[in-house]
Amino acid sequence: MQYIFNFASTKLRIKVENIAYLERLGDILEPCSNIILVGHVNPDGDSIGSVVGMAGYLEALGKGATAVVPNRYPDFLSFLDPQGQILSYADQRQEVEAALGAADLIICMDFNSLKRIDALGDAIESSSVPKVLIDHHPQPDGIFDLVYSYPRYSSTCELAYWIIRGLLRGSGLELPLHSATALYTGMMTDTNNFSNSVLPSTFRMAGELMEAGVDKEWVQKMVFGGYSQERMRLMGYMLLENMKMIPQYNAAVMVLTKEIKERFNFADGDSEGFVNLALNIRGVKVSALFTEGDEFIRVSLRSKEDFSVNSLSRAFFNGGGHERAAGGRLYIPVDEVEGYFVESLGKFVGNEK
Ligand SMILES: [Mn+2]
Repeated sequence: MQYIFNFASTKLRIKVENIAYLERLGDILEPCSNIILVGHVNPDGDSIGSVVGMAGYLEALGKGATAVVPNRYPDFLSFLDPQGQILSYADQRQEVEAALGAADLIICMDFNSLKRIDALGDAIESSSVPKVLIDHHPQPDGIFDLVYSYPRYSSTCELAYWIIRGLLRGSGLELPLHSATALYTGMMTDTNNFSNSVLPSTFRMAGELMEAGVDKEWVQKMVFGGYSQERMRLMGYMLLENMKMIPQYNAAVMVLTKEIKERFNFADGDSEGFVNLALNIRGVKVSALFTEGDEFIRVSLRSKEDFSVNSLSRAFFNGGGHERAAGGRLYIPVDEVEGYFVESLGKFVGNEK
């Protein structure tokens, strides 16, 4: 099924696949006044950008919107939430539960399963109000009442932009500038600064948002110019001393242990983007970053060409995601991680043949 939306106001013909139920979202929103927007665990630019973008749209409609995330977002994203209105379930459990109790609609963004949002998932599951999903990860959970799941979009922010734009058409209302900026930011970070999964529609969105007043240089500065000295030194160390090449599988791996974190005074978000670095090396098709935490080892996987890290993660790393960007968890000692990765690649590549 394919729907063409002809945005008459700009004479642009934008193809939004399967957005057959745009009106249904409008209908669902109509009677609601307290809407909860939910982002994912370890929120990134796309997660915060999409909830802030949607919150602005709902406010333009005169509705109450509360954004909640399972745990705090990294500091560099605080420019999208200058008044600190986004609630973290880990730190503000009571406020989140009170907001959920008063909610008449829940919109989940940028994740496909309530398992991805830890304990917050249980709180959401037990709420009886309608639940909407807006996301670009494949294979969403069946618990949602209305699903906008489009894996071919660059980002949830891009998908949300086209949805909001469609809903705003003819309404005389406008998306507030801070929300437009948030959507731009999430699209920019999820595409790794316009390099992955970028479609003509992505550039159209960027162009329209710039015309609407989004200050692209400022966003660039806030996102890429705010690194700490420790983060840069950690990146240098990981590339020089830690990254290992696994040439037989065209792979590279980094293991960020607690010991290394301590040495570089690690703060949340400091390793953002590290997993992409090895893909810049000629011949590397798969890159992995394993990060030791208190309860498990966080797995980040990236790939190029036809290698599916979504399948690799589902088979061996208790996770999944996109074909070329996936996550997961491991519950083994950190010194066994590299061996396990090599072994998994062997089995995976063997099975593919
Ligand atoms: Mn995303």
